[in-house]
Amino acid sequence: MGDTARGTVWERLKQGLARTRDGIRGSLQEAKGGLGPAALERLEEVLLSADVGPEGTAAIVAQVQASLAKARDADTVEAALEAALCSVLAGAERAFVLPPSRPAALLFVGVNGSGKTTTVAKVARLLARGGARPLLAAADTFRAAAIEQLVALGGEVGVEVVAHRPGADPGAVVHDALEHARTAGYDAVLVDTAGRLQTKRPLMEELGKVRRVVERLLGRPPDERLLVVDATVGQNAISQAALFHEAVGLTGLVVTKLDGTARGGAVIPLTRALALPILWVGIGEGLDELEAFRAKEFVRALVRG
Ligand SMILES: Nc1nc2c(ncn2[C@@H]2O[C@H](COP(=O)(O)OP(=O)(O)OP(=O)(O)O)[C@@H](O)[C@H]2O)c(=O)[nH]1
Ligand SMILES: [Mg+2]
Repeated sequence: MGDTARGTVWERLKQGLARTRDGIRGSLQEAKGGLGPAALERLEEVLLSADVGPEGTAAIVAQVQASLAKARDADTVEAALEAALCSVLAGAERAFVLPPSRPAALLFVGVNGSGKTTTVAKVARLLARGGARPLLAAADTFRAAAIEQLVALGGEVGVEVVAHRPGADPGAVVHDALEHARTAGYDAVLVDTAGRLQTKRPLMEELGKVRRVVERLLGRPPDERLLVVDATVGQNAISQAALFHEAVGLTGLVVTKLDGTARGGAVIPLTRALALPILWVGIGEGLDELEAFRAKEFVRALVRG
């Protein structure tokens, strides 16, 4: 990617994280006069209100404090905070690589409205731009208009959609999509699933069934089982994850709506508590507004003005 393109990504990420960053920078300004107990307390407050969570916050504050033992101006505080956040997020980054087996299968799951369908279209566009041929499977046959939504988004990104009637068996949709992908030489099948509350047992079992359909056809589970989480829900998303994990065995996270929230720090407890990497972050409704999660870049966009 050229410098110009990177510049644009950087600007978009910065813009997306503006609300979370405003809080953090406020506390950095206060720290200009030296990072005494009051300023440290303020930094702690700010991290907590950015939804970094008690455990992550304590780790970060301790690290900032340690590295500030000598110098004390705001730039150093900024650098120390950046370094602390980076080390906390270091293990959270995993670049998506299209697996070698064809077709690859990518399953997107999550609670209602988390951004699954939009993310499926965004990822399809990314893959297509990278030269791959993605196919979409409309396995949300449950919500009214979900199929039309995916078909419309598929049209926007120029990617074919396999769909059945509303109310059809999601497993059958996935089955047909995989067969079609094989015959027509598609590289990847992206499966959009119905939003479901983790408390709805039958719907969770249906996800397990979708996974088994893929296993039967491809001889392996879906290559990625991604939980799409809405950042505005913050740390509460952690409790959503357990049953999804149980149902499909998650391989990673996509964190959406980071542009609409001051709680962008929630990515820290999310990835730590779930021990899952973040593959992408959604930073807007537009179909280009998805970025690969890069810890360093993300932290810079959080901390630097
Ligand atoms: N601001 C912002 N909005 C987003 C982002 N991702 C998705 N949305 C919006 O969130 C809303 C819900 O998105 P969908 O993709 O329909 O969510 P879903 O998880 O498929 O919803 P259900 O199928 O009903 O469970 C839409 O208005 C999207 O435009 C994002 O990264 N930023
Ligand atoms: Mg949807």
